[in-house]
Amino acid sequence: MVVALIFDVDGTLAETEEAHRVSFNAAFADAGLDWAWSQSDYQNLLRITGGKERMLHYIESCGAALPPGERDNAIHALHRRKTRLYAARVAAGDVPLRPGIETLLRTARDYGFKLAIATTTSRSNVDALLATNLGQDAVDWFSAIVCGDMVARKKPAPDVYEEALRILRLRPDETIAIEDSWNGVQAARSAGIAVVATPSLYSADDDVSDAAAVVTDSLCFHAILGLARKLRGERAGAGLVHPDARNAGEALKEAGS
Ligand code: XBP
Ligand code: MG
Repeated sequence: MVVALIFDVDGTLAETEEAHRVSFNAAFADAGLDWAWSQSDYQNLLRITGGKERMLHYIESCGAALPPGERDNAIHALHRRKTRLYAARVAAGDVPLRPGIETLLRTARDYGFKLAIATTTSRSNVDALLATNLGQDAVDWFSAIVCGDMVARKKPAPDVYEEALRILRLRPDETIAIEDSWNGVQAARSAGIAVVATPSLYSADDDVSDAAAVVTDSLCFHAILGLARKLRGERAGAGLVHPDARNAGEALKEAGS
């Protein structure tokens, strides 16, 4: 029986990646570096999850000028600066939630589902996104918030999902993950959790075929709730009318059986 929804953040709750990209570039410029990530550069770089890991990959693959002995410190300093710049953008209201997400979160709570977060990004970024878009108390809506730096391995490893399950004291089949990318879908599946994929701007070309269902429009967020209720053994609500919802419901039932 499904009792909790576990959400990814970047690309799923909000289209955050453009704000991350611009903040990386601003941090590079502030540090006097001539690195500049275009949107197409960034699409490729997103294969590496985690901002620090992404910068290290860039340095190693592009021969960017940083003496090996200074890399760790430089990467940490750049990431701290980037995180401050990103949080300021979020706090200024530049990063709204994706359409349908607020309704999904509020309605899921009304129906008694637990909510959780399993994300690669830093906790301060999650707090800024929730507080700015949903109010200061929204962080308390989530029974578990697991971030990349709290676990050994970032997505596509299952660590953030396994840690969320541990905190929630739930089995994988008692939860559904909502993810936007290949890395995220793999992470949840490796933890044994059925996934609803909702591709984002930067992950539109990702292979999410390991997801039980793919929803592509905001109406379908209501569907996620309807099918979660179905899986909980309740009669489907009136909200479960979208054709994709029925397909998603069947797919998730199969994934859970
Ligand atoms: C998102 C990420 C993150 C953000 C930046 O992955 O990979 O790295 O781009 O986050 P997912 P930080 O949505 O699969 O969790 O710079 O804070 O690491
Ligand atoms: Mg994501």
